[in-house]
Amino acid sequence: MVANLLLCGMEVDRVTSAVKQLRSVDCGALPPEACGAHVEHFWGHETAPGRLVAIQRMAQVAGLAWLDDATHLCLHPEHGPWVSFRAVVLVDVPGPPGPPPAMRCPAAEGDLARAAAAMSEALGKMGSYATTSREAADAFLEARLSYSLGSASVYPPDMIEYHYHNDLGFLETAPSAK
Ligand code: B12
Repeated sequence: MVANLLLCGMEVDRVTSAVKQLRSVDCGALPPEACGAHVEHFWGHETAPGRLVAIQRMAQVAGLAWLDDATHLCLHPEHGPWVSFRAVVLVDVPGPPGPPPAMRCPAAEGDLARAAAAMSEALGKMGSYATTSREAADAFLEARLSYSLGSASVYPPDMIEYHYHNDLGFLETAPSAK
């Protein structure tokens, strides 16, 4: 059996060093019997056969965020849809007993209905991903913005430009670029 850790919004360097720590003999983050266990990690952006993980479904099973099937976005109780999932770390030890924690939808009915309508409009505007127009990208953004849940965590404008309009200028502000 395997216990998993879901890493949310962490920088790549921090994920790598957390994995290193888990792999070390003196791994303070795990119970002693887990030290030396096989540890493997999968990045959220990996899509090659055998490497893709359904990270949103893992987030729901782990009790971290609820998956809204209408918008294909996970909703965090505090940050709403404004969360991203960096990596999953698998540690080959017995998991906790019993079923996974039940995750309840943290958003209000009105939020869900508004976001579902906005998403259906966005899907109507979507061509193939490679040819997605600015208009279609803005429609996807509108769907995410439709939730009032997590409105204080909306990404800053440069990060929105990066995620939705592929403006790579945002990367120059990242700590590793300095
Ligand atoms: C491939 C992919 C896409 C494809 C989806 C095409 C498809 N048919 O699956 C495309 C390129 C269109 C896409 C777009 C976006 N994505 Co995307 N994507 C992924 C990725 C890498 C894999 C999804 C997957 O295949 N899962 C495996 C299958 C088996 O899981 P599933 O539960 O059955 O299906 C889920 C997804 O496939 C998705 N999905 C399925 N069909 C479709 C169709 C469309 C049109 C869309 C948009 C999504 C979608 O939703 C399902 C859950 O409800 C994940 C990361 C990951 N490893 O999970 C990110 C991920 C789902 N994406 C994410 C985001 C944010 C986006 C975007 C908003 C763009 C962006 N750059 O910010 C857009 C628009 C989505 C939206 N709802 O607004 C986030 C979601 C965060 C959250 N809060 O839930 C993830 C988790 C990445 C991350 N690191 O955090 N994405």
